[in-house]
Amino acid sequence: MANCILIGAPIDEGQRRPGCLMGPAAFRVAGLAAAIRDLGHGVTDWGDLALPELREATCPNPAVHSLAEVVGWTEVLADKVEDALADGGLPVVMGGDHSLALGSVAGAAAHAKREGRPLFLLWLDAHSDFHTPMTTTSGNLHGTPVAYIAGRGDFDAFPPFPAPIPAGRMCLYGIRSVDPAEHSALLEHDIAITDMRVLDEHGIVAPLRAFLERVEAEQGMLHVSLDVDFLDPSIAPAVGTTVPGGTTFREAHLVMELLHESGLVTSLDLVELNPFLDDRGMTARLMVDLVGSLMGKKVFDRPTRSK
Ligand code: NNH
Ligand code: MN
Ligand code: MN
Ligand code: MN
Repeated sequence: MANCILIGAPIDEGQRRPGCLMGPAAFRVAGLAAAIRDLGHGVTDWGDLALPELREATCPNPAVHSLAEVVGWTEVLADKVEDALADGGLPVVMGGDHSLALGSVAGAAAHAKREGRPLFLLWLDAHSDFHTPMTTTSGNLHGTPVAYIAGRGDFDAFPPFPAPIPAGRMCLYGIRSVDPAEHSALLEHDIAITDMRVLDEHGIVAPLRAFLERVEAEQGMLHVSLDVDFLDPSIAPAVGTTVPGGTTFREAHLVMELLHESGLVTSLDLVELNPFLDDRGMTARLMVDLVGSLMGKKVFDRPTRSK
């Protein structure tokens, strides 16, 4: 049984549409702690993090906004996620927009480095989030964490990433929106993209199993970053950047069920939930239900018979 540590990250600054800062509250209202506890796990809620005092931060790309805030959140989150892992916990970061992964994955990477274990990354998202602060045209830093995690340059204002994750240990899953600058950089870094075309052809199971087998073989730690827009907008409207053609209800649950069966997940982000855009809490509830599947809830529980 896991000891889940809920960490509220009310971060809005990585994009322009206000509302993600209400995410942690919505996850609590939707019953995240109870959903995990009912499955027999321990749950501790560390409350919401606060933005530390800001340092001056500048970026030559004039499009970039809220850099100092995002750097501040990155530092505090890296520290807390590392603490939670050092305590033997499974950190569940409740966002907040996806810029929080700059910090959460940095914390996981710092812990993995100290343990001498490889860290793997499963990025469940419509977007590849592979911009640097220099290549983004929207200026929204929620579009940059994968590049930071991969050790791409141009993150001068940020703390150096503890142990960049090599391309072979990353899996970008559900992708269907990639900007031109990201596209060329992804090819250059040889990062495999499991986009919706691949999932249409091979199904949702096979590519994930192949990745999980690699994590298992290397006894890796596994960070899962779940962006609401991984899901189809028809079932998850509460996100600022909807992209049609996302995963269905059952596909998403199946991903979570396979992750549970693997027993490999060591940290988790829940990001981009914008409760202001939700329809009677349906997206918040779905995200909580998905965490339930990740933590062991089954469609039909078959008792294991001993022979
Ligand atoms: N690629 C776009 C940008 O950088 C969109 C990123 N939006 C996301 N990422 N929601 O998951 O601005
Ligand atoms: Mn600490
Ligand atoms: Mn994202
Ligand atoms: Mn996205």
